Amino acid sequence: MNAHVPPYDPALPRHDWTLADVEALFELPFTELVFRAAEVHRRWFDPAELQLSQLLSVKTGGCPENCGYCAQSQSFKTGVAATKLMDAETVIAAAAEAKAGGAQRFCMGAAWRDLKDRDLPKVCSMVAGVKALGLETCATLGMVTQDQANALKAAGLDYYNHNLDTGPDYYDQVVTTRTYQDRLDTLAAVRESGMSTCCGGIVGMGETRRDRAGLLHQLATLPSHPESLPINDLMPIPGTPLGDSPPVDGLEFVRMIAVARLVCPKSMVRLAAGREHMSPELQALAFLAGANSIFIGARLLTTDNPDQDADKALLADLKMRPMTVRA
Ligand code: SAM
Ligand code: DTB
Ligand code: SF4
Repeated sequence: MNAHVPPYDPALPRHDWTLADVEALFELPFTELVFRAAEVHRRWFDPAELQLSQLLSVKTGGCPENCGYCAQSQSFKTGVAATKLMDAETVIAAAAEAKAGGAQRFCMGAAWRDLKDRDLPKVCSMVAGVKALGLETCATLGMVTQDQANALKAAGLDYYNHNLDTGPDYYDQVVTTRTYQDRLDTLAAVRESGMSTCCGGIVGMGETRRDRAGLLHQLATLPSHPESLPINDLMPIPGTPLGDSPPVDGLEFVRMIAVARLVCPKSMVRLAAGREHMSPELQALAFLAGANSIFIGARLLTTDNPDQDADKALLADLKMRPMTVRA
C-alpha cells in the first residue's frame, strides 16, 4: 500500500514529491499554508529557537564562475577586490569572536569554482582550529571531489554548503560556467563523506513561482534532505546582470519558507541573505512559517547583515532564543 495515500502524517519526511505537489502548496491560501508549515515546524523543533550561523569570506573575489547574482565573479565590475586565502590563525581568531557574539556555527566561504588540492592543508587547519573552539563548522568552497570531501570531514568539517540556487529550468539564465549536474555531483560527494549538507537557493532573480517550486522539488527529492536549507533573498549587486532586479514580494518570500518547511520538515530552514532589507514583522512571519535559522554578524560575505544589537533586540522582542546545539 502506498504510505502516502491520505490520511498520512504530513510531518513525516518523504522523498516522492512531484513538482505538481510542490506547486500546489504554493497555491494554498496564505493563512492555510503558514498554519500547516507552523504545525510541521512544531513537530520537529521548538518554534521559539533559532540556529545562529556566522559567515566569513576567507577568500574574496576574482572567481572564474559567472553566477549572475554574485559580487565576487571576475566577469562583472562590482568593485570587490580579490584577496588571497586568509591564514588559518586569522580565521580562527574571527571564529572565536563570532562565538563570543553568540554564533553556534561558523561558515567559511571562498570565491572558488572548485577546491584545489594545494589549498586543502590550509583549509583543513582552519576547519580543525574552528572546531576546537567548540563551534559547528561549515564551509562553502565550490565544487569538491570525493577525496577532498573525505579530507574535510576528517579535519572536522560538519557541514558543506553548496546551493542549487534555483530550479533546473531557470538555472541556465543565471549561471553558464557550471551545470546543475555539477552541483548535484558535489552534493553527492558531500553526502558520501558523511558530512551534513547545507543546500538551498535564492529568490528574486526574475524566476517564476514554478522555478521556485522547481528548486524545492529538487531539494525534497534528494536521497536525503539537506540538513540545512538556506533561502536567500537576492542582495542585488550593482554591476552584476541581476543588479537591477526588482525585490520579491515579502509574502511570496514567506510562501517559499513555508513550502520549504513542508517539503523538508526536519531541515533547518535558514532565513539567509536579505534580512538587512526586511522589517521585523516580515522576519517574524518567516519564523512563524518555519524558518529556524539565521546568519548573525554585521557582514555576510561581501554585503551587510543586521548588526548584533538589532538582532538581540529582534530576538528579545519575539521572545526567541538560540537553539540548543551540541558542537
Ligand atoms: N564559490 C562558492 C560557490 O558558489 O559554490 C561558495 C560561495 S557562494 C557566494 C555561496 C552562495 O551564496 C551562492 O550559491 C548563492 O546561493 C549565495 N549568494 C551569493 N551571492 C548572493 C547574493 N548577491 N544574494 C543572495 N545570495 C547570494
Ligand atoms: C548561503 O546560502 N548564503 C550565504 C552562504 N550560503 C554562503 C551567502 C550569502 C551571500 C550574500 C551576498 C554577499 O554577501 O556577497
Ligand atoms: Fe564564484 Fe561562488 Fe560567486 Fe559563483 S557564487 S561567482 S562560484 S563565488
